[in-house]
Amino acid sequence: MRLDKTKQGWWKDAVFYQIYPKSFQDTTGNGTGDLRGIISRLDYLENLGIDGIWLSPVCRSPQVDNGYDISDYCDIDPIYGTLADMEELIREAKKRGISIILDLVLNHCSDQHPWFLDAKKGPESPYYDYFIWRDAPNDLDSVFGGSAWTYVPELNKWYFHQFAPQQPDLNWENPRLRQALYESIRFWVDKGVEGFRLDVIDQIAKEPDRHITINGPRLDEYLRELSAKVFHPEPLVTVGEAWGADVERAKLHSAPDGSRLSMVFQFQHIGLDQAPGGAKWDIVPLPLVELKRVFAHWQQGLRSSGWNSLFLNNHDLPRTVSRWGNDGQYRVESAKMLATMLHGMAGTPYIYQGEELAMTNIRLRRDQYDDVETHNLFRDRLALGYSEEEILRSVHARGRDNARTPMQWTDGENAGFTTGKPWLPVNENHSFINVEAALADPDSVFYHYQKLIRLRKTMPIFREGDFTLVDPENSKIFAYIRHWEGKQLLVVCNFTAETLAWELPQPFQAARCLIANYPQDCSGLRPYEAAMYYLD
Ligand code: TEU
Repeated sequence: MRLDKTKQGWWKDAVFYQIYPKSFQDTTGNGTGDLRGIISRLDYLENLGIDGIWLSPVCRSPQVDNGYDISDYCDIDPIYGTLADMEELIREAKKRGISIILDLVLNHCSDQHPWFLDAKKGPESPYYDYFIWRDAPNDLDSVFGGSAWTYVPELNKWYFHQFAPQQPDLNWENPRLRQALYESIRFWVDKGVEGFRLDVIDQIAKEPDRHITINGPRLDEYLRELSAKVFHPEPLVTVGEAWGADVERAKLHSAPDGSRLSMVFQFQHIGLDQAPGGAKWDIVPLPLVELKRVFAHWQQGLRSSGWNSLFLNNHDLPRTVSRWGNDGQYRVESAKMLATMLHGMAGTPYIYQGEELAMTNIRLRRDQYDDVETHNLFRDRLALGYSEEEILRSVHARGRDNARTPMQWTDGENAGFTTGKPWLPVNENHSFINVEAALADPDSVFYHYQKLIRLRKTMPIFREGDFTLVDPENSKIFAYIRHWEGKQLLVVCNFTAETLAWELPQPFQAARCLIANYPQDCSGLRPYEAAMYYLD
């Protein structure tokens, strides 16, 4: 079912698919995915049923942070192809009802961007004030470890960077900088791009002297300006990455009048298996009761105003099937369970490449990792006295390269991803986890996602229904009910590898089962069993 994308708010009925282009499909044999590779797989995505692709950055970049360090906002990086390839991708995708959503990295650029190279000449450069310079650093740390300030000896000044030193922060207080960014966004709108994902958008209004990195005082003003000058009145979809968003902020950012963004990615559910006060590397078991509480809070909180994005995976997160499911014996069941849990909710779902195959985490040796964050972690934690094994354990569980291994298309060499040497090792389990096998098996995780996507499109209760937890204190079962115009939808998910006693609550005994990951049998819940029941 194709959506009418000329209507504001079309994205409320959409399902998006994130592509990490470096790892999707190589066509040149250089070991790196490219745009022509994506074009060659559009039929696969159309078959899955998605409405848009969020494409991680493909602009020109030295690739220190895999494209999140942009050196030209209006050109394609040669490793991915050309501007003409991008135009063809937009066109070919559109033919299949698929929009291209670009990843905008507006908080920082690359230290190789001509703006920064010129700024380094000193205060007389017209680009000097595009960046944040100080005579001395303060104690702020960067997200990737180490100080958030780097010294430039020629100027005897320090510049601010919330991420790697090769990613200098842009100074949003400068209206000329903002204007320059808006022009590059228009460039892509004019090319037919139908939306944007805005990288770390809640960090653009930083005020480092006051130790403010997230949710700075001028954030809302900048979002309104962005929307007024570039996004609105086009019916674009815009989703802001906002690690610091609570429900109140998310309502503000995703104002229904279109004056800000369509929605944000919030991360409250993502941090729940992190030790309180620790870093993401310090892991505790997932408290299911908390997970339910957080989802319910967001479902109910954005019901009357604002809009949810629904995701469990992205290119920065470990694979959820390995994290909250079971990537051994119950890989297929638990992947379907997690998908069912998420896709029954109100909001716009995002599927991350390979999630529809239940691709898993990978365990690499230290020297096989690529991610700048992982390398910094080894540097910093070894210095603090951690053993290499301890660090590796954290990286195996949480490292970003878990999500970035090449897409598994076949059981053949390099999983059909490349004929060359892949930039990151291919997971050996491609021998049985791959697209070819998934398409040949009617019970595969792929078809489960395809069905979930179809259900959302045909039944308004998914978009409109309210949300009530069933048995909120149950620490093994995640169940909830959606109500809408006298109709009811029950979603029930067993988060454990045990068989649990459970009975369909009244009045659902008479309900129709819409989707399930086991053959129907209403007594108890089998390991990772999940189902949706509908009563009209
Ligand atoms: O990520 C923002 C961010 O702060 C985290 O996702 C962070 O990278 C991770 O949790 C560290 O553990 C965005 C992009 O999604 C990410 O790929 C980029 O590296 C980062 O911004 C910088 O652009």
